[in-house]
Formats: sequence, structure tokens, C-alpha cells
Amino acid sequence: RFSTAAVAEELIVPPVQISYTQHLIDGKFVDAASGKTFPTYDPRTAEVIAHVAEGDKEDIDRAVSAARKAFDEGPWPKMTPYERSRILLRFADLVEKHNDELAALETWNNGKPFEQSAKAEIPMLARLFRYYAGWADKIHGLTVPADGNHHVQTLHEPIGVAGQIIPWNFPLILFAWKVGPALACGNTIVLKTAEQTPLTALYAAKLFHEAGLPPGVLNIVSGFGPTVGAALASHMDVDKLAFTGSTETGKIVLELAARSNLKPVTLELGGKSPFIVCEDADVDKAVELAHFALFFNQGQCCCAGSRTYVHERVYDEFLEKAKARAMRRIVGDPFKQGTEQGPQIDSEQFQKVLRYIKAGIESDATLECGGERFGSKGYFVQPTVFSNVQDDMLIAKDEIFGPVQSILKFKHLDEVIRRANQTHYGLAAGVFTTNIDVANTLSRALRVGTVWVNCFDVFDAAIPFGGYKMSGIGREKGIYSLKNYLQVKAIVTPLRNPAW
Ligand code: TXE
Repeated sequence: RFSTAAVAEELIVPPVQISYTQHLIDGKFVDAASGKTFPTYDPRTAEVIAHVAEGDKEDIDRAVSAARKAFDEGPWPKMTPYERSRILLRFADLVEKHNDELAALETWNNGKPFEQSAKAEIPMLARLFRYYAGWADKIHGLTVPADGNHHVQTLHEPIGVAGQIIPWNFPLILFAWKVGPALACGNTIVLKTAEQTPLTALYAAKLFHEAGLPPGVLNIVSGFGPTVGAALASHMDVDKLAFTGSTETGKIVLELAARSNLKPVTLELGGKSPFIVCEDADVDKAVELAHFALFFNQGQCCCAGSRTYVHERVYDEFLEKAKARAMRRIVGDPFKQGTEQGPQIDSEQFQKVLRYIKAGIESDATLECGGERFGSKGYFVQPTVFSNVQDDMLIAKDEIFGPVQSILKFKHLDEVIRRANQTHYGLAAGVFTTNIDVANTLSRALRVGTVWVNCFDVFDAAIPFGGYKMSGIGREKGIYSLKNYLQVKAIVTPLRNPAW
């Protein structure tokens, strides 16, 4: 084990082994059926750090049949809920024990600051599984007061084999959002990781087996979207699909699900979330929160506050301070202590962010700071701020998914409500005000799944998360996430003696 400080000093090579690169199917690590592998990278340097089994339809078939067998014949759905809960709790304990290894691997493969991985995300992984362990033995149906002489009850049963597709921006957190509720409800799983970040889910799944998870309950197949992802989404023996990723791919998987066996689908997709700074705001606090809302995780958050609306009365002061804050942002090696911003995930995202910056410069927006690559290797981008942004500019409409803050001016509350809602997305919003009436008005008027008032990115395990409009279908986390993984069965029995 090593401390954060040791990592900061040692730096260059994270002291963690890459031990698991094969698929995990039926409790065993196995090569791809084709024998193929693909490289996975360190985004700090663009160097290959491992070769990982590259799945295909055949691997998905194998994984689904293992999950099917574990569901139909295996002990998992038949175990007592308490036993399932104990396994989730043991897993959470193992996550804590391996906190620094998991954190180092997450940072190595993803580029996010090690301190963020080690102090926030891995502890949150354990927290999420403890939360779901708590639900495992509290899932029960109802007795229903129906008309007629019948005793009516509902059973809440697991849905079966869950297919889950996750992206690369929060590999382990999103693993937990998907796997936690599915296992708590007694389902079995085939999970496809993002091709950019295949390593930590394999490590976590290994810990799950150490915690006593029976073989076949959690299967992980690595590989690419159009092959592995599409095979999973269109599989006839997968009973439910959960997806997090781009809106574009969300539409594809929804269609694949519909065209195959009509499996129900939950989608958590992109966003263009407004962050509204009202005229009564404490500007220093608003600047810091708006900065965090956009730049956190290299700007690679589906709910990033990527349209910063500032009231005209505080606009000039806000802009000056927001620019100064962005220029102070510490960009560099994510293994160094104090680093606030690491590299973007890969060359594609890096180029995409630079293209949007170019589009911003070519529009009438004003580039206040940043605007270029940071350093000469890896995928680092300078913290960038645009002012004078208009709603119809590309940088105000599209999800950039990078460290690019767009600042827009507004005058009236009605106006900012209309403008904030004028998007196909509806994931989240930030509201910064000291006036409770303004806070309530905005919270109710904004068509989004989460409104953070005087805070942002508060992600407690119990708080539901998901989008309105094209930001998604359904909710994850909290009590709402359980229904994604349950079927409801009504049982109707005649009463012999209705008087009783
Ligand atoms: O996403 P994809 P990408 C947004 C963000 C980003 C853009 C593109 O704007 O710049 O999407 O990122 C799998 N069938 N978000 O290309 O393609 C893929 O292998 C089945 C927001 O990484 O959606 C990966 O596992 N699966 C988002 C997952 O889908 C397919 C997080 C996500 O990849 C598939 C990530 C197919 N045909 C990107 N094609 C968020 N909501 O947080 C790809 N996949």
C-alpha cells in the first residue's frame, strides 16, 4: 500500500499492477473467443499500458448464457435477500481495503486526479454498494384492496439478465450505479465497459468474487460499441438494458432493444446544463461553484454546468473572477498532489474539445483565457473561458465534454428560464441565489432531472439522477433505481369467505 504523498513524490509509474485484462465470464477470466486483444492507454502520455481481450458477439453469447444459467438455476435469485446483502457488504469492505490500488488504476487509465479517485470516487463506490446492500432485504410487494371477492397481492421479482453498457468518464461510479441495484434485486448481469477504460471494473469484479458472489452472476466483457455493445443491446436473452453514454448512441441501443425482444431500457445521456447566477449572488462563491460545476473531471461530466448564465448586474465582476480562477487551475500529472485537472480521456475527445474551442473563437464569443493544448504530450487542454456567448452558438448548444466554460448574460428571470429550457437536453441545472422565492421559482420552472440550489454535483447514493427530454429515460440511484430491475407480478386468489 502507498499513501497519496508517496504517489505525489514517485509519480511517473503508478505503483499498481494490471492483473486482469481478460473477460470475466462465469466466474473465470478467459480470453476472447477470437483471441483478439486491443490496447488501452495512459491518457497522460498516450502510451499503451495493457492489451485487453477484445470481445465480439460470441463472447456476449457466452456471457449471456452464463448469466442466464446463474439466474435460472443458480443460487443468486433464490438466495435469501439477507445473504445477498451480506455479499454486497463484504464487497464494500474489500473496496475499502483496496482503495488505493483501485484509485491508482482508475487514474492511470482515465487521467482523473488521483486525489479525486482515492478520496472521493472509491469511497463512494463502497458507499453505493452499502446503500444497495441495505435495500436487498427491503424489497417487497403490496396487498391490493381490489373490488370483488379476491385476495390480491403483488410480488416484486428480479427481471432476469441485465445488460449494462457504461462509459469512461466515471468507470467505477457508473459500474456501481448499474451493478448495485441489479444485484440487490436479485438479477444477474453482463456488463460492457467502455473501450477506453476496461481495467477497474475487472478488478472490482474480481473483488466481488472474493466477497462470495456466485459464478455467472456478474460477467464483464471488454470491447467496442458496434460489436460488443450492439450484441448485448440486441440479444434475445437479455431481459433489461441499462446504458450511459451519448444521446446518439442511446438512440441506437434503444432501437436495437426494440427490434430484438423489446427489453425495457434505461438511458442516462448527454446534457447542456445551465448554471444560473442571480443578481443577489455572493460573486466569489458563485465563481468557485460555477468553476467546479464545469471543470470538475476535466469537464467530462454529463451534468456539467456548461452554460453559465450570469445576471447583468454582476456579470463584469463575475467574468473577471471566473477568468482569474480558470487561469489559476492546476493542470498537470494527475498523480501529483494538488493537481486539479488531468488529461482528457483520449485523442478523439481531445480533438473534439479543440474543435469546439476553434468554433467558439470563430464565432463572436470572446476567448478570455486558454484555448489551446496544454503541454506537448498526452491529451491535456488549457482551462478555457469564453464570454459574450450567445444561445445560438455551437459552444452554447452542443455538449463539449471538456474544460470550456461559456458565460452568457441575462437580465430577467423569465428570460433566463426560457433560455435555459431552450435545449433538447434536460439533465441538471445549478441555481445560485440567496432569495428563496427565486430558488423555488427556478427549481420548478427548469425542465431537468436535478436542480442543485447553491451547490452542484452532490451525488449521494439516495438521490435519484436522470434526465428529462433527450438526456435520458428513467432514474438511477435512490429508491427510484430499484424499479428498473424489478418485475411486478399480481397474484389473485378467490376468497372462500368474503365476510372475513
Ligand atoms: O460515447 P458513446 P463516446 C458524450 C460526450 C462525449 C460523446 C461521445 O459528449 O463526447 O458522448 O463519447 C458504447 N451499441 N458522453 O463516443 O459512443 C461504447 O463502447 C452499443 C456522455 O465515448 O455513447 C461505450 O461503452 N453500445 C456520457 C458507451 O457506449 C455502443 C458519457 C458510451 O459510448 C455503441 C460518455 C453501439 N452501437 C460520453 N456505440 C454521459 N452521459 O456521461 C458505442 N457504444
